[in-house]
Amino acid sequence: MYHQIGLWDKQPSSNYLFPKNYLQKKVVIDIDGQVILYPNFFSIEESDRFFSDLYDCIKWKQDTIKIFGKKMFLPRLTAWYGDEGQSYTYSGIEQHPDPWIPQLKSIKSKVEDISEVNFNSVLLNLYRTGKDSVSWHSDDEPELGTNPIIASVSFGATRRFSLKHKISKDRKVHIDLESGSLLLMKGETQHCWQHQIPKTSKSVKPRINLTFRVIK
Ligand SMILES: O=C(O)CCC(=O)C(=O)O
Ligand SMILES: [Mn+2]
Repeated sequence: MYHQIGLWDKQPSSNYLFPKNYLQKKVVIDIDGQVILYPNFFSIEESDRFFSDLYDCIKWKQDTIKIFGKKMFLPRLTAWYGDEGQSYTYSGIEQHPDPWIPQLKSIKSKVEDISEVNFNSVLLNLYRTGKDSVSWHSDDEPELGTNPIIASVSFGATRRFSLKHKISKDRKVHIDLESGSLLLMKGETQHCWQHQIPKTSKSVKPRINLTFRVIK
């Protein structure tokens, strides 16, 4: 069992020692969707282990997209795992998933416990340096249905994740996603908001992100 605190609950000061298994929870967005952050969902030890296992074992590939007829490399490596028979079009690329590996099953199971959803696929991104990124988009592919729940897990370097409202353009939220964090995006989030991982000129180590999804 986890102990949870909400954003509006009285938070212990930063030098407070959290008991082991104390799950922090922050509501980041609760208008036009819900975005909830669990900054320490996986322990530092688990996160380090998952990072190196996934870095070594995942079949990373360098996909290309066509922009104005020109073939361009995606600025990150990607991989797609999931239940047999699922297929999904992402950035104009038809994805056929590889079968689950034990590490992914174990991450998925922990994420499913808290989100109370059974995910059937995961898209993985490897950001090799600060030059790797994902540009503004919503996870609104038709295969995800309306108001999908997306569970996003990060391991490795901390990178900034930004959200901007599609209509009220000055409404922006920035979150530094640390290793071991879980970010849940629910409700109308994909309909009303876009998100990105911008490039950074800082020298950063690699980062792996997993977005668990339900393909209908
Ligand atoms: O790396 C991240 O935190 C976000 C990745 C993402 O938005 C995606 O793969 O759709
Ligand atoms: Mn996304």
